[in-house]
Amino acid sequence: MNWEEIETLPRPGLECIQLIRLQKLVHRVYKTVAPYRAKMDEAGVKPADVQTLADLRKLPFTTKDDLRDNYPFGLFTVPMDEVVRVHASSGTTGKPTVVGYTAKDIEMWASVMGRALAMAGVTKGDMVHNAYGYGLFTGGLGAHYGIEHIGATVIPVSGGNTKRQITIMRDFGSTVLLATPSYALNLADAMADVGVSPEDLKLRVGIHGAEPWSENMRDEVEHKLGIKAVDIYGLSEVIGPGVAMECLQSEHGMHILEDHFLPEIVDPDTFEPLPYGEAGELVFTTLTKEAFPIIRYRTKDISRLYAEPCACGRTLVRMEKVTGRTDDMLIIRGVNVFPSQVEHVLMGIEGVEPHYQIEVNRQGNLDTMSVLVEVSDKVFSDEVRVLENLTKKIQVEIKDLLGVTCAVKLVEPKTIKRSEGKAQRVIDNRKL
Ligand code: DLL
Repeated sequence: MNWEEIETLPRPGLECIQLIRLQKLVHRVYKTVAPYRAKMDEAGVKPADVQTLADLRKLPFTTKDDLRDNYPFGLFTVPMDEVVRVHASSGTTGKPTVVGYTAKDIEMWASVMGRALAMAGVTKGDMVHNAYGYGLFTGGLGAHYGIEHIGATVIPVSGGNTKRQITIMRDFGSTVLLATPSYALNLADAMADVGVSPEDLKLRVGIHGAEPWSENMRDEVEHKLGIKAVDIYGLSEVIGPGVAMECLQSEHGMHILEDHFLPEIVDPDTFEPLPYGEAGELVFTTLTKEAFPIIRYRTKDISRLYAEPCACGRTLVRMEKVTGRTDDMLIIRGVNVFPSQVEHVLMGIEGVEPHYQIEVNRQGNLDTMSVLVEVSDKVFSDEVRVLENLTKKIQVEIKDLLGVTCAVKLVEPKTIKRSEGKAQRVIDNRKL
């Protein structure tokens, strides 16, 4: 079957492929990986118990702790001489998560990444500026192989050296930009500094992911770069970029490459599976990976799944833009706060730039939250009263939406450190 046939299969056909792959995977993992076998034995479940897709829920979850406990290669299912590449992602605490790929895994990744790019209309003939970081991070190399797979030209520029990137985009005629959304904005601002305007570039589409970004931030990126900006999702544990991708027609999230990655949404407190449409923690099982398959991996990302048909004709379910993580949720004086909510407020206010940082401190027993936010040159040079009014407005809107009182500090453009990869939005100084 070609990509198009797979992506438009009626659901029963797709589910049949998923079940056959799942059963094969569970048998293989049970046989080859002692920690998986131990967990399944403890839960009283054997591979033969997986008779339907619904039986997936009988299998134990895998968490980041399982990966750490078996650091670095303990969950690999093949001998190391079959592993042709490793990647790693650094967590906020502790050891990095290490993942491995066989040659066939790399081929499969290139193919799913190629399919993801195709959803954004990227084809042979495109000049793709790949500003995701190359290295242990999966972004750079993962995207790279997908770009080559579909026969487009890759510019493997990686992150950093921002001004030179703009010259390259202009001189090489880049038509597609791959970068984290925060780095895309960083590039857009630097363009203004070096006197290059969107009209000087041939950019048509931007493919942005690896960190949460709001709809308002999408508007900023589209406006400042003069492109259509789409969302791409992925995580190292599952493969890297290319797990899900927004097509150009979707108004409802990203298509999951479901013939390879089986999604579930579970209640973050009870871990019971939730139906389509309900928000919860996203869980993935890889169906075809060889070196490092993963069963029911709890991503900690919050999303929901939609099964409604898409205008593009694909029958693959879609996941809503990731709005936050169960673990980046800040609890400020008992109130749950997601950085994405603060971003939503900020981006809706005129004069505010899409660069901000949230700082949380503890004074005595009390949590305090401050939001540092850049304002445009024009606003910054305004009278004190204008700045005071703007500060007040941000405070009131955050209070209205989140129920939290916070300090707001307006700062000059370019005060907040720019990201060359994933932006650091939160500085939590509390020792919790
Ligand atoms: O960030 C893979 C990737 C690279 C995806 C390039 C897209 C583009 P990790 O470093 O393992 O892998 O981080 C995975 O990043 O669990 C999410 O919390 C977050 N994330 C990734 N894509 C998105 C997105 C790569 N589109 C973690 N929106 C995930 C929101 C995202 N968060």
